[in-house]
This record gives sequence, structure tokens and C-alpha cells, in this order.
Amino acid sequence: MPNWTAEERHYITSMWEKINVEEIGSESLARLLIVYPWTQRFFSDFGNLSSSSAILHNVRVHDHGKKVLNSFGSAVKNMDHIKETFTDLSKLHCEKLHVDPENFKLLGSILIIVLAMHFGKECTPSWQAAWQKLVSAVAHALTLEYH
Ligand code: HEG
Repeated sequence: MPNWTAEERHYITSMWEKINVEEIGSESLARLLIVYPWTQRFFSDFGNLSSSSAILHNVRVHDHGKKVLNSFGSAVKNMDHIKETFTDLSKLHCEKLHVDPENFKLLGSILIIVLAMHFGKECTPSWQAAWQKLVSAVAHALTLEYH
């Protein structure tokens, strides 16, 4: 797991405090489902996912996006113990949900794009480097219980 510089911790925690988890979480999950449509197969019981607008307005997508980003927030709060934080979720995604771990990376890059759209000029290259490191660490931690 990564070592964090004071600057990286700052970029991550200060932006996290400003994030509207429901808004950013639901937009990120909706974009994942729209941009990479094969990811829809994991959410076949979520109702209407037949168009971009259906996905963007789907209440189950909103709820789940919020849940995923809140869980992501536990990485922000436990930056020095990211592996341990995701042990149970890694087991769940492997054994019960059968999610291909490649998708964790896709969601991470989408989250960075959504943050960049919301926070604009605040998202400097150094900001991006710190967040990229965080989303990679989370994606990696989520793969550790895969077998
Ligand atoms: Mg996953 C459930 C977190 C990526 C598919 N995901 C969950 C849950 C959490 C979570 C907290 C609820 C677990 C529970 O009910 O105990 N997911 C999580 C994180 C990330 C991630 C932190 C990556 C950053 N998930 C992810 C991706 C997919 C996926 C990329 C598929 C493309 N997750 C998935 C599904 C469920 C969860 C299908 C069950 C949803 C349901 O039926 O409610």
C-alpha cells in the first residue's frame, strides 16, 4: 500500500470534505454504466437502464452510487490501512457478485473525471496524481481476496 506525502493527504482529505457523496457517487456510477455498457449486467435487477437518461434518473443507480462512494470514503478516512478496510468487500465482490476487478479501475478513472468536472481548476496535475494513487490503491485492495 502506498506511502502518502503530506501534500497528497491534503489533496485527498480537503477535497473529500467538499464532495457531495450522493451527487458525485450517482453520477460516477451512472457514467460507468453508460460509458462501459457491459457493466450493466451486474445490475440487472435495477430496473430501466435502457438509455443514458434512464440511467441518469434511475433511483437504484443513485442509491447504489452513493453507497459505493461512501464506502470509498472509508479509504479516505483510513488512508494508511486501505487493504484491511476492503477485505470484506473484496470477498463479497469476488465470491458473491463475481465482478471482474478490471471494473474497479474503470470506476476509479470515471470518478476522477467527474471530480474534475465538478471542481474544475482546483484539479491540478498534483491533485490528479494524488487522487489517481488513491483510486488505484482502492482498486488494488478490492482485488486482494480474489482467488
Ligand atoms: Mg460494488 C455492492 C463498494 C465497485 C458491483 N459495492 C457494493 C456495496 C459496497 C460496494 C459498499 C454494498 C455491499 C453490501 O451490501 O454489503 N463497489 C464498492 C466500491 C467499489 C465498487 C468501494 C469501487 C471503488 N461494484 C463496483 C463495480 C461494480 C460493482 C465497479 C460492477 C461493475 N457492487 C456491485 C454490485 C453490488 C455491489 C453488483 C450489489 C448491488 C446490489 O444488489 O445492491
